Amino acid sequence: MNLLSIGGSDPSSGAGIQSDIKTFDLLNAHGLTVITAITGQNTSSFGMIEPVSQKILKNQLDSVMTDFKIDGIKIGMVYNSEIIKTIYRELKNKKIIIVLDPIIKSTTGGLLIEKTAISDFKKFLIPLATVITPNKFEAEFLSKIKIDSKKSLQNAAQKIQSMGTKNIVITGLEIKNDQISDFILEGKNQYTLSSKKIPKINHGSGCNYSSSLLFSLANGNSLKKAVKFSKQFTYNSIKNAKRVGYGLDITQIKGKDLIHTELTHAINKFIEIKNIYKKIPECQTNFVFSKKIQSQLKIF
Ligand code: PXL
Repeated sequence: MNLLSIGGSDPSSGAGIQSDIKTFDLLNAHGLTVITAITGQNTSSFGMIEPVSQKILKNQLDSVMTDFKIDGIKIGMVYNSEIIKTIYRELKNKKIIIVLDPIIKSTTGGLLIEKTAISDFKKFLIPLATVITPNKFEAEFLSKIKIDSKKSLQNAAQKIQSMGTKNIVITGLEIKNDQISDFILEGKNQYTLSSKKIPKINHGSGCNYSSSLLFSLANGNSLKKAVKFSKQFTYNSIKNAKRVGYGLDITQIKGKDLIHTELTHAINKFIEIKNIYKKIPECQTNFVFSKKIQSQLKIF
């Protein structure tokens, strides 16, 4: 499977395209990247941003589009209007799953999109998205609605939907004690998925969420299943977050947690099969994870 991340470079490798390559790699997908801007930042502070030229942006896009069958695209940091329009022109006629992660601010405070580009972001990129994944702050920013009640949450999601995309996932809501909830508006259906909150400020979890969501959707899973998968994936990445620099912890992705994620996913799928409990004997049942064989021994 080939997955493409279009976004900014983060030299700390906590977020942006560096983080996405790590996620794709761990999930056994080949990660392609198109860089929109180079940021200077670390775990303590944000430096500067230099967007790439239209020429090299288009050349990067053409290079990957003409040589690979791409199974899904994540769009992260886009920074300015020219970048937004170039991406739009390149993708508007393609039938590919697109996860749009609206990147407005970095955890360390840098503004990652020009104010003058917001209207083009809404006009050109939101209609391309299969699903958009704002956190609470980004949903408020895009919808211009303060989220402080169930009703305002629904209104904000519907307002973003009216900009031209069917599926909205508003992440990181603190509705219940010790839980982190995502509100999903999928066409006309709406539901909330919650999991245990890890109270840890980190760098990277937003990118881990949207890139693992893309992976699951590109594998043909429903949005609900994909959200469950990325919630588990992101939970693990925050749980393992490490202080590698002098500032914020950077999320970490570990192979053994992936096994746990996949097993949990398999069990969830299994228990959804109608009347499956009738097939389970009194002595219960086991789920076994089997690793893919990476290489075959050659016998001479
Ligand atoms: O986490 C969002 C994000 C995405 N992309 C880049 C970033 C950040 C946050 O800092 O720097 C390039």
